[in-house]
Amino acid sequence: MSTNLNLPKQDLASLSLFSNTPPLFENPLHVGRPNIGKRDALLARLSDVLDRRWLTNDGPLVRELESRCAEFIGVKHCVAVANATLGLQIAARVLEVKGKVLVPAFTFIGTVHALSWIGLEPVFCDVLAGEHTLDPEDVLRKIEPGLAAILGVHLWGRPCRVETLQKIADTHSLPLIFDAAHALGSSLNGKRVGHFGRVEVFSLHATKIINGLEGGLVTTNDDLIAEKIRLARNYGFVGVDQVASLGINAKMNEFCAAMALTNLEAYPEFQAHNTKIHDIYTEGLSDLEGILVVPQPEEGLTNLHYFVLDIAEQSPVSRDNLYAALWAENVYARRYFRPGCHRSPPYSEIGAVPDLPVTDALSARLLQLPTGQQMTEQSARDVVQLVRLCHSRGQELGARLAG
Ligand code: T4K
Repeated sequence: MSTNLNLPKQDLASLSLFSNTPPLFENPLHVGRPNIGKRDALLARLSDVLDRRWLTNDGPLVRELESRCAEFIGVKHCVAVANATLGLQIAARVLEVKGKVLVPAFTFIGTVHALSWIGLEPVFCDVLAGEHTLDPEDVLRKIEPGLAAILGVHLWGRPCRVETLQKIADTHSLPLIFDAAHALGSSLNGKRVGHFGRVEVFSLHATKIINGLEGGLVTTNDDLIAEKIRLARNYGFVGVDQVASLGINAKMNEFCAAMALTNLEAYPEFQAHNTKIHDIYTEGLSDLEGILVVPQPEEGLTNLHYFVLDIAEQSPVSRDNLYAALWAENVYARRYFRPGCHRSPPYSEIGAVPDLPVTDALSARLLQLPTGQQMTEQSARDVVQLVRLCHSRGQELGARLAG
């Protein structure tokens, strides 16, 4: 692909990093800029909530969201919660997980904090170099007495090696839980994420493909577990003034459910739009030396909410220099998730930091570009040209930044 002559930035000197020229994008482009469905539908739902004066505690919109998400995923039970962090904690509690949990170090810190906050001890595993999800061989190496569960993360919406992990979990009688925060709409061998393991937990945070402002969904095909999750979400109440078990407040409110329902209805448009943006990025960036467009999984489909570049040492432009140049142009690319959780406090301060070469390499190399509704096809093309400019002058860019 040749350089776009329409791009106002044609050389390094015109980059905002090195001059007073305004950034290429007046409005910043974010990784995680919220998608918003039909405004009229949302406002009508919010107005109904006000008329009903039923604001939270298992309201009608929460119930509707649960049944529509269960249908969308094709799973028996879906319980809405206030956020995925609480969803993960409830999942661990109802499965009676106590002690050590195998977890990938390459994930959002919230995955691990959720466990530690309720007294569980993360045991960090490495991830697969090409897939970025839990490495089953490292899981096997780290099985030890006192281990209580395995938690996989469908990072970037890419399904984990579910079958292999399930076999390991069964062999060692361990519950398998999935953090599916990124994966609503993703599928594996034609089956939507949400069925796998004992329990899966999705995030409906503002930055996710379908958002409920804040929110989460806990899914399972097990009737008893679903019932326990429902109880735990609302202090263990089984009736008026009647408590049956330990619980917490993890309820979703009606405004969040209104937002999530409105966005769920727009999922096909969100995904189609992400596909267009991915295609533009992929076509424009696939031929760059040392830069790999992380491909879609072989046996599955993601919701395409994350677009990930893997920038190797051979690339003329380093990941961090490209990041700096993009930020100066208001392209707020991200370096998720660095450092690996094992190198972040408080975990790095407890004992020896484990040797996790793939996690360390990925956290030094990956870069996510903005996707979602905020992106026009033209803005995606301009981001491509900007990356290409930085790549073609990578050494000079590095020298200028160093000097
Ligand atoms: N497991 C995994 C694997 C996760 O990734 C997450 C959350 C969880 C568990 C926990 O789920 P929840 O308990 O939150 O349901 C963001 C999100 O805050 C976090 O929820 C998310 N993962 C993570 C991947 O991304 P940060 O620290 O990057 O957030 P922040 O504030 O930098 O926002 C990202 C970008 O989005 C910014 O550039 C600004 C933009 N933005 C953000 C918000 C909230 C907007 O434009 N509008 C907004 O309203 O963590």
